[in-house]
Amino acid sequence: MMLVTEAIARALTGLGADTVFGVVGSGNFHVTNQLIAHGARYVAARHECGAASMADAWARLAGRPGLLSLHQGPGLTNALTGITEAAKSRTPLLVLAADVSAGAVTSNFRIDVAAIAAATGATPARLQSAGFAVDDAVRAYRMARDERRTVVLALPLDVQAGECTWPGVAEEGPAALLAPAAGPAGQLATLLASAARPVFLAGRGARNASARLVLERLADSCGALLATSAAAKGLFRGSPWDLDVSGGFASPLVAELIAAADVLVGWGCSLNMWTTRHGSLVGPGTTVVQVDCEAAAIGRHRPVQLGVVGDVALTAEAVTALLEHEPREPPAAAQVDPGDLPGTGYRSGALRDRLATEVRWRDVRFDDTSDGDRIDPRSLSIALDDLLPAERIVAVDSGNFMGYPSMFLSVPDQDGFCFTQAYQSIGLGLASAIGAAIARPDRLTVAALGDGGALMGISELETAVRLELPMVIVVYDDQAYGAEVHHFGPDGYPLDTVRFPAADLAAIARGFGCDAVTVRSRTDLEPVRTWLQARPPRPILIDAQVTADRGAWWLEEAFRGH
Ligand SMILES: Cc1ncc(C[n+]2csc(CCOP(=O)(O)OP(=O)(O)O)c2C)c(N)n1
Repeated sequence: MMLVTEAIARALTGLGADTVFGVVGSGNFHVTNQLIAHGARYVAARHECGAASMADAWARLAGRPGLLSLHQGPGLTNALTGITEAAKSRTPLLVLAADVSAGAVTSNFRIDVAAIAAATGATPARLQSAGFAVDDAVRAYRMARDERRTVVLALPLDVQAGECTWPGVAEEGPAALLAPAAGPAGQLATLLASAARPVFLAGRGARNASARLVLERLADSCGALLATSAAAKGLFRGSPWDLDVSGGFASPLVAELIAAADVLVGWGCSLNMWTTRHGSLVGPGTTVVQVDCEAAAIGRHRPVQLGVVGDVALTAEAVTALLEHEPREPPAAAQVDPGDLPGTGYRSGALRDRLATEVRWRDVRFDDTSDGDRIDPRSLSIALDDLLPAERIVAVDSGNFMGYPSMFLSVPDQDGFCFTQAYQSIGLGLASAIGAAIARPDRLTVAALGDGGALMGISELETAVRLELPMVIVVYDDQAYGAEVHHFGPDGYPLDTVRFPAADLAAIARGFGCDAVTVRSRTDLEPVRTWLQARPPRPILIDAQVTADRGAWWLEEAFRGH
């Protein structure tokens, strides 16, 4: 016989779970220690919401389920915002949520765990009894992994304290991927074969290197341009046909090209209001196609003319094979531009040259509002883009500032961007960045925060210092909830509730043990250059005093969705 906590830890680590984030109380003390005893790394956060965001970001970058260990009652409720973000993002995450014993009806810690989990969009699960605890835990882990779900597994204290015999965990091959049906795949091939201006829009469901390869090959064979949703930013980096992000963050040329597409194919992409800029990036005559492994996702955010249910890579491979048997009509001689590449849809030599100089926001002219006392957030971001090593991960919090790092800091690939914005919560960015830094110590992690979000999640600075993470934390500090200021200010509303006196974030960060610098102009960034050369084992916080004369235009987009 063995303790249930030991059996669960053995089963989960045996399935590959090796990193667990959490805050330990009496209810999850033993199970966490058992996970450690079975070889898992435990990362103690300072707030359960921070632990949840760390586990979420870690899982996104590690590509396998994160574990989150929570005390019963307030341990779970404190974590709810981070869990909701993970659930909405379809992050594979297993939450080990201690719960009161079945008979403890008057316990202060009693809450309806299953109802709370379901209310966030997570999937509830429970250890039903000591005898079946391993089965329940294994099923929950596999559901998180194979169905990309955030699963909240309630661990009642009486079941945890029970004993069981080790039942063993049956080996299982990887979950089968869904191949597309021949009909819709053929229709897509036919559409692409005659498309004059095809654009691919890859989303979270295509966010991996093997999907990139097959999508690029298919795009090559039909002349498609390659864009992503914000969640998959970086996927096509290095391709001359990369348009970067579609939607509110798209640069003017990119918006123009996407809106002029005659066939727009969403690959593992929900085609939501952000990615389509409230539909304005879908031209009136554009044929919209959506490929997704879940039938329920097709057409959920907007009508599509063709839905293909299937795994992204398998579908792209199948369509490529069909296209190779269905050669494109050669363009009529009169239509051929001397710069055109042969038989290639949207692509031409002239367009390739334009993409090289007009896709990036930093190449779009703007009037610099820096005045020596405060720095324009665009100039700050461009200066950081020049200063920071290319091998980076940019993790972004929510707020008016969020477009600056998202669009002005380039990233090396799809793992270079950690965008925890499915719930649009402020305050998750720092913890997300810590989870990313733990998953990818080979890269420099850059947390980009507003001063509001930074102060909301600030307790995790202690975690970053304790873990000796050499990360860059840049705060776009406008001493306000800028999003609200710019939303309500123009209509003359009082703004006292959303403005704050200056807080010396550099001094606060030094108090936690970080390096820190206050930046009012580009030259103030020199200490960051020195820090990057030395890379000491602690974070550096850049408190950038940014100009905030007007709201960012993507913020106006955001409020249209409210
Ligand atoms: C948890 C949470 N509380 C409140 C909001 C509403 N909200 C959205 S943006 C914002 C202001 C954020 O301020 P800051 O982090 O300083 O960034 P800024 O907008 O100034 O760039 C607020 C309060 C939210 N999205 N999430």
